[in-house]
Amino acid sequence: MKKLFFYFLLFTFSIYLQAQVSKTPLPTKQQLAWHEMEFYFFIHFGPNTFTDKEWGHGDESEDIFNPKQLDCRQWARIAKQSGAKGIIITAKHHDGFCLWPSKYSTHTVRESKWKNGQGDVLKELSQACRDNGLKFGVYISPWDRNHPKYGTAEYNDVYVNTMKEIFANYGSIWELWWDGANGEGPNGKKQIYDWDRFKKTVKTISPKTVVFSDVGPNIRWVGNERGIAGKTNWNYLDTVGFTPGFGSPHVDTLNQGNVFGKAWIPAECDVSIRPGWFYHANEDDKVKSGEQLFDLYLKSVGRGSNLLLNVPPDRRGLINENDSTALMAFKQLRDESFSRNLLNDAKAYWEINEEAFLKDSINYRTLDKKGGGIRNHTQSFIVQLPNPKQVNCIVLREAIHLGQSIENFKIVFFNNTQMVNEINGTTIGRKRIVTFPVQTITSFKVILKDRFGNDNVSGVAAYLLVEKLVEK
Ligand code: FUL
Repeated sequence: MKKLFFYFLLFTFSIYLQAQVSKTPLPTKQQLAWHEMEFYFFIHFGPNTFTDKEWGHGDESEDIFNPKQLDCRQWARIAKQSGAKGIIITAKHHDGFCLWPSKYSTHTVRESKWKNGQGDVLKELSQACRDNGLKFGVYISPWDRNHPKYGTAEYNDVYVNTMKEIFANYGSIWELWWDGANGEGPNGKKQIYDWDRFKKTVKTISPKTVVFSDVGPNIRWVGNERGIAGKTNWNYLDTVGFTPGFGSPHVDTLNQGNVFGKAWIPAECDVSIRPGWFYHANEDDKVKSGEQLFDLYLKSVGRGSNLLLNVPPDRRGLINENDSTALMAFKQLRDESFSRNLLNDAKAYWEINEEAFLKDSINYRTLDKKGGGIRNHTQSFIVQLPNPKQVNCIVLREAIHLGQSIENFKIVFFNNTQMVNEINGTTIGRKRIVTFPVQTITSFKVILKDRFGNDNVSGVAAYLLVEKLVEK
């Protein structure tokens, strides 16, 4: 009888434990692959490049678009050399000018002087991306200040056809970018966008494409154009009742996500290497330096997000020398900083039973062990170095294919028995890079509070960065 009661208790407890493991949303295969992209280029290019505007009116003469030395292979080469993994281009910005000879517009490269109307930027760039192993994405602005149908129901057909045309002709489109701007068109009317139809169209004709907008469906805006993700950054978001643009959630919500959000919609940090999105010669001396870009990397990729860095080609149709110099410096700083994980010969133990778990820097712990699966529990591990080392950067990772679960973390540093520093943070996500004033340490302890019981901390690494790179 006693035995029966014991089994009953055990059974009830295991049901209780299972109920505690929450069913958090999970990333799709395409979203997981997107997370691995980390850093890629945004290209703003079009009539604005030649008129020095940021938002063209849509009535600019096509002839002004004439980049005499346009070379998309140069863009792709520079992207590749700087470690970017893809390029997203403004196929059409708000002025409605199409960088390809679209059947659905009369305001395109075909009507311009460039290559006597025979050119096609999307064709050249998609090819250059393929040749360099880069992903190719397109920004197709729904707002169109040129199209005569804008502001009428028919424009939604035009927009759908435009998307279909691009998806059919330029190879696989990795990311589609929908900005939320919705102003007036040439007839003074605003468009009511049929977002549901737009979404369905992409899902049907190109199901592997990840779609960005303020609120997804796959990738969300980070809530600012400075390239900075929230220190707390959940990959979850609630989108019911929201739409891109004016109907989107508060920018703070976009910045940090919703801890209990019902969908996996990670944030993407878009920012320009220059003050403007389009090229302006008078900003040649305002290009962000390698160090500034590194700082943005810490604040985007280092907070579990991706960095979409805008590098606008100039009037020649080339990436300017000042930009490429800064990009190479940025690459070098990343390489120098993260090439030597100081934990390669360290040992790590879960505190609870001293089981060694760290065999390499990206080893990860699976769900079943040591109380895993319980919501709101705390777990901790200790990393022991074979000899004292100077450290000013720790990288933590979560195995996000299991969801996102760590709500906060604490890192306590020791030099022998003496505690020398303590750092507190919140979410981890795919990657969390923490920097701090340099310390000599012999060990450190990481305490993790797990919100959903997914128990998926997946890796830890330590580095010594040049002091000036420590996050401001
Ligand atoms: C915004 C646009 O209005 C800006 O011109 C720029 O393209 C930026 C990336 O997105 O919605």
